[in-house]
Amino acid sequence: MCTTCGCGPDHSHTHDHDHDHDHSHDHSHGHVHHGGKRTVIAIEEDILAKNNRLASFNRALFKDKGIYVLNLVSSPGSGKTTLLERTLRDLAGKIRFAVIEGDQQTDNDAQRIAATGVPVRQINTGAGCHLDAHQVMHGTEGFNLDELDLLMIENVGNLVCPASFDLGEHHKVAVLSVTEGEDKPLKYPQMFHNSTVLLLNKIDLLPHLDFDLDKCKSFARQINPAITIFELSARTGEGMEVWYQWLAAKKETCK
Ligand SMILES: Nc1nc2c(ncn2[C@@H]2O[C@H](COP(=O)(O)OP(=O)(O)O)[C@@H](O)[C@H]2O)c(=O)[nH]1
Ligand SMILES: [Mg+2]
Repeated sequence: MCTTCGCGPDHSHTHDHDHDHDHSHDHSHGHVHHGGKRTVIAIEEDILAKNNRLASFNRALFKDKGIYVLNLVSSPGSGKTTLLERTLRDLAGKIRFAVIEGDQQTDNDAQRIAATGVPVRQINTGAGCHLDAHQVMHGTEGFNLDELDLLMIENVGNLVCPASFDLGEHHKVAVLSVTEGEDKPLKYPQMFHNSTVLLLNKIDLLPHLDFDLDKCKSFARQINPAITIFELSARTGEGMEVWYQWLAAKKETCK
């Protein structure tokens, strides 16, 4: 049994990790009231409470190791992996990265990241629609945490569920491509409310679309007045420099 999170042998990952941590466990499972709405609410609260405990553990580990952690969230196809590939290549030698890739199936994205030379772990969530703190805890096991500046987590493509799950990251970074329509911050407010940064990607396609950039930014700020917005293209590299400056500045806050 894993001594950190109490997960049993039925889990798909191995438990031979050797990081030493003292993590108290609360195995209470709340009150489940059978038959009806209260059952659902109780189970949901229990899942989130357990996740939050493990996220706190991750946060403490990242703090101890001086690692800055970002959780990239978006719908499928907004360009998260492309953005990561370019970022990792452009900042090679300046920032020491590792990547955790979350997808329901395949290790396609992990292979794309591995080609950049950056350490990467793929987590397949199967039927799951988001990464949770437990998966990230075990996802970090293969990395040399003493030689890392920035851990990038690419969450499962989904604008809903990943908003509710704290992974122990410093910030959620929402990626929205201009092909998705400017109203998405209003339709999926929790995601944009919980994100510190919004990367508006694929601006190279703007001449072909009727996407209203100002309207989108104003919708995002309506939901989250403090959100930092960068407009960029992971394809052409336009606008990426400001994002890199933001990353470099954040990295320093951990050292
Ligand atoms: N035109 C354009 N296409 C992009 C850009 N970023 C990503 N793409 C394309 O969008 C598709 C999905 O990208 P991917 O990185 O796999 O998205 P993910 O599912 O969010 O990881 C791919 O065909 C990419 O080549 C961009 O800035 N401009
Ligand atoms: Mg991807």
